[in-house]
Amino acid sequence: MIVADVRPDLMPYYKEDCDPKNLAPLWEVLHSFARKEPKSDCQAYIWQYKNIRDTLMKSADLITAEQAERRVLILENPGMRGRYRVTTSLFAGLQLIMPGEIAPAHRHTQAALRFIVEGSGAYTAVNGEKTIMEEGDFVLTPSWTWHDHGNESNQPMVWLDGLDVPLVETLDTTFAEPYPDKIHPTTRPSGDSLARYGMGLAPVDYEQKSPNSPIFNYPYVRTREALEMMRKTEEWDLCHGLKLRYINPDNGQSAMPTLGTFMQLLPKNFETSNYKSTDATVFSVVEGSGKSFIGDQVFEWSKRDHFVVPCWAQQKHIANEDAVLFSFSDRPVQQTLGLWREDRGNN
Ligand code: GTQ
Repeated sequence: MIVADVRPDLMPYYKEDCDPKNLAPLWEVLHSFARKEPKSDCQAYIWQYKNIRDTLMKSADLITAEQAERRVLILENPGMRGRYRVTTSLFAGLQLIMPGEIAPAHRHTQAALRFIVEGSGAYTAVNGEKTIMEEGDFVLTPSWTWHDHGNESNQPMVWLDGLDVPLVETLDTTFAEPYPDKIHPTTRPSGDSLARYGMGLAPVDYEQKSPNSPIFNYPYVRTREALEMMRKTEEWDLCHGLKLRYINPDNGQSAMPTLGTFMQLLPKNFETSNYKSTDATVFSVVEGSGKSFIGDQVFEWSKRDHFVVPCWAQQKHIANEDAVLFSFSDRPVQQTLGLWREDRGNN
């Protein structure tokens, strides 16, 4: 319904002439979509692991992974409750899989990332390759790939799921399909994709067929080693400390076209300069502790906590001890469309 604002005297024209014909006057609403700066329902928030772990573990007493299909507690942004999203364009959740459980095979057009938060030894299988996951690993499930998860270890495993669900919904391109069996057959050994594509090598006649990285698991040991090696000589970026982005070795772009993923090291007592960017970002604390000033709020974080920084919110991070932060956002989408912006202050 039209709310007269600019020209209340035109209300009869809006109501009687325009409205019945599904027409609406732009001049009443132009200010709402031609804004000086972005405005978002997304709010800054932190899920401290110590406050939510029990609730997550309790879900395993109430429903099996198979019954649930995916036993996930959604990280719902408090500014967008009931909309199953952590930012306007992205979904995040914590998935729990207990020893002996299987989350059955399916595929969907939404792309997913897994970032391993707790546990060791469970697997994800994507299109015929299994990867055994360890804390800090970043694992890809590209759009429309068959995937199932299983836990053959003797401990629970928890990972962060990041999906482009709201983005795909906006584009009306959601498709999904269950696999006829619980598990999709394995056709290649674990580590196959890393060996073929993750060593600065590729099979000689390899041709890039998809916008997704051919590497399936980016192991934390390697990422951590890269940061530690850089630390010896690299200058600290004033806004980011040492920050790496995960790339698709085929083209240097993000590992998946809709999900940008990053890993950064902040040394003890490092205080980043004020920074903002248009891509609302979800952080997962891998090591260490610290605090973040986001807008006018302060969040204390430590290992396994998750927090979200909204679009264009002023952010500053301080590490109490050496800290490693994983993060993800829709940055590659914004960059492809020429929309991404950042503000580094004077840095
Ligand atoms: O593991 O396939 O958090 O399909 C949400 C939807 C995880 C998954 C989620 C999914 C999955």
